Amino acid sequence: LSLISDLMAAMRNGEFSLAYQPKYDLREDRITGVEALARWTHPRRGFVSPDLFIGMAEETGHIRPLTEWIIKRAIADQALMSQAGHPMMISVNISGRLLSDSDFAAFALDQVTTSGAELCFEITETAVMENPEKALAIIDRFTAAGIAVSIDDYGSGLSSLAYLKQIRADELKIDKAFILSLDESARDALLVKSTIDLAHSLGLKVTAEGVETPTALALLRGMGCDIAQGYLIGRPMPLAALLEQVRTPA
Ligand code: G
Ligand code: G
Ligand code: NA
Ligand code: MN
Repeated sequence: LSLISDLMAAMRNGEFSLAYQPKYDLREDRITGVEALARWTHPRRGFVSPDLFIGMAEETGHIRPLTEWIIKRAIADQALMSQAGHPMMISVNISGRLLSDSDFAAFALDQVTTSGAELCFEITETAVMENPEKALAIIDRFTAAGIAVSIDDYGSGLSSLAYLKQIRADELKIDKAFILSLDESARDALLVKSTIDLAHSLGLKVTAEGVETPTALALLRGMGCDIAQGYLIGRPMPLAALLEQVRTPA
């Protein structure tokens, strides 16, 4: 596909951007962070789905330059958030492919130490389980450098408690599949509640993603969930719109 050869040029031509989705702290009752989500607007094809281009970038070895661009962009945007009076933690999705790439780790550590940025790396439990030894070692390097680590899409893959216990993560992010059905499924509510308790007993904060209804938000609050993310609070949006939302809270 010509889309693949377009990918590197697209980065140079400024066709990529970041959308930021708010993460709402349920104790502080305010937005304290955002998840950065990559967006590609192709000059002829228009919007290209991240599910398509992230997969492509992983298969063609472009995921490292793309993720490095995202990290640099996020660090620059974090400085703008601070200047606007709203410093926020930025979470960046890190592909499993990068968990065995020591060049990537060196880049990330250098960027974070020289900028003093506050980043969180979201790593799926599936990516960790593909090569637990390597993933755990690289996660230790990230956390030692002050990068927070979140276990993303928790509950959607196969993870073992033995590894969960060993990951030096800061956050567990419950997969939206469980949160979307929270209102209707007593079974999912039980699973979510016990996952929150498990995470807390391991010293991890809990983010619920896919919060779309006030009912789900209220249930999560009652369960002691720490952070909520989803369309109810805000869709992924450009930096300017995000700053507008935090300036004028609902
Ligand atoms: O908003 P959403 O449609 O962006 O994201 C679709 C999928 O693409 C999600 O699984 C999301 O994690 C993934 N994704 C979006 N941006 C990035 C990125 O920068 N890196 C990686 N690895 N995945 C991303
Ligand atoms: O894989 P990851 O968890 O990083 O992907 C985040 C994906 O979830 C993005 O595609 C984002 O647009 C989507 N998303 C964020 N909030 C919601 C929500 O409330 N409902 C649904 N259905 N999707 C959401
Ligand atoms: Na994520
Ligand atoms: Mn997720």
